[in-house]
Amino acid sequence: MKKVDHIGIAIKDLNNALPYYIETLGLKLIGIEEVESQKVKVAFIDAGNCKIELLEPIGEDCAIAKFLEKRGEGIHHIAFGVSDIRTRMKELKEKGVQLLQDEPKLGAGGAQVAFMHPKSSFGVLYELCDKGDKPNGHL
Ligand code: CMX
Repeated sequence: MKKVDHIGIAIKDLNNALPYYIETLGLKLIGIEEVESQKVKVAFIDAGNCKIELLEPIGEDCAIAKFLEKRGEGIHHIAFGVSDIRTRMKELKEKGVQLLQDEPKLGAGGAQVAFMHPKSSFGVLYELCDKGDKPNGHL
């Protein structure tokens, strides 16, 4: 793993939460996009050495909607920046980590992403995030 790239936070309504991050906390909005593959609308916020990803569900049949229903708003996942995601996935699998998919998926900003099941990561949903030749930005 290279470093923590971002921390994902599940929220019900982006428009409601953004003023808190931008105006109250004084952080900078990097950009907003919809990620079809994950059925989420995300806002990336620059938090210095790490980003914050606010995740609002699109529809009811998706991971974030289910999380909000079960646990309410709050920290959803931690994403490690990696290079060569397929090799990282293979190594983790060999070490007994349960990955949630066999192949990387397309995530925000065109990154390749994969998730580890929280049950095999001591209760934390970890993401691997490979931005290829765009290491300095999501959007
Ligand atoms: N962090 C920690 N634990 C979590 C969790 C999370 N984010 N989400 C679910 N869990 C826990 C559940 O509470 C449950 O625990 P208990 O059995 O003790 O109640 C356990 O994991 C398994 O839950 P489940 O009901 O079997 O599975 P879910 O249907 O809730 O799915 C998960 C959980 C992680 C497999 C699913 O959310 C998933 O596939 N996530 C990967 C994709 C994703 O999260 N996409 C959204 C982010 C997109 C982005 O960043 O762009």
